[in-house]
Amino acid sequence: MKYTVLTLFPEIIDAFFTTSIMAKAVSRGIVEYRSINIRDYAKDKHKTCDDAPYGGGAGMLMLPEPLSDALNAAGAGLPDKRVIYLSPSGRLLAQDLVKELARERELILICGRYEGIDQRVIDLYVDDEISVGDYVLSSGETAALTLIDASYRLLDGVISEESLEEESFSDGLLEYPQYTRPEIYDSIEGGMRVPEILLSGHHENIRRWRLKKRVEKTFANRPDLLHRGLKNGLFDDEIREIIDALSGVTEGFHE
Ligand code: 9D3
Repeated sequence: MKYTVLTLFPEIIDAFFTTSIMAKAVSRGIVEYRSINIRDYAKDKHKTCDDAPYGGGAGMLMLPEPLSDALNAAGAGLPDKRVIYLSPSGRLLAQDLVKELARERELILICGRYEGIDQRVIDLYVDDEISVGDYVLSSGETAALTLIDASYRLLDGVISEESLEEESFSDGLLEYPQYTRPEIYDSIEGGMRVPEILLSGHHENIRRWRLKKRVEKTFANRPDLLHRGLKNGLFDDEIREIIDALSGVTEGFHE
């Protein structure tokens, strides 16, 4: 997979590609990376890349010409290159879309600054507008890094088959709580113990305890996942019984 990133701040993106697991994926040839500084395509001696919006309104927009010249330099429009604009008005990034993107040959990512980009550049070049969540970022760079991070780890050879396999078993519940040594963590008066059941060696009890914790956690943090799982018949009798016991105290959960 090749990632070509168009940005006014390539240092932000470069840092990710030269660090840790990603640096290894690049050196093994699994990932290729090119950053393009949009400012290199500015037309005037001040290297201007923004101007006020027609029709009025707060803030500035990125000028279309430096951006389209940068897109042309990236080969936007050639086959096997998918152009993505990271935008708060895009469709939401979720794992299904990440999987689809990870199957592409090259992603050309546009990171917006200011209030965004000229609609004509979107109309002419952009295949997908993607948002990473319902909150406001200051610019598109961290969103691009989120998309890159989520997708490159699915490429063959980046992380162990084992870890990916575990992920594919993901069954609509959040994770159970995890503990490592020491058995008594001395951070407070009296210490904090690891739950006794995990030291018992009783595998069936541990399995049931973990499942119950997962359902409780999902109920508290992501009730939408429980509703979806129930609707789609994802849960077996054991899970449904735990949910029933919990939602017995929460009127209206099963509606
Ligand atoms: C005044 C209206 N704002 C739109 C909600 C303007 C605006 C806010 C934030 C314009 C640009 C930005 C910068 N954000 C991104 O570039 C961005 C983003 C985000 O803010 N949230 C979630 N996903 C993304 S992807 C790119």
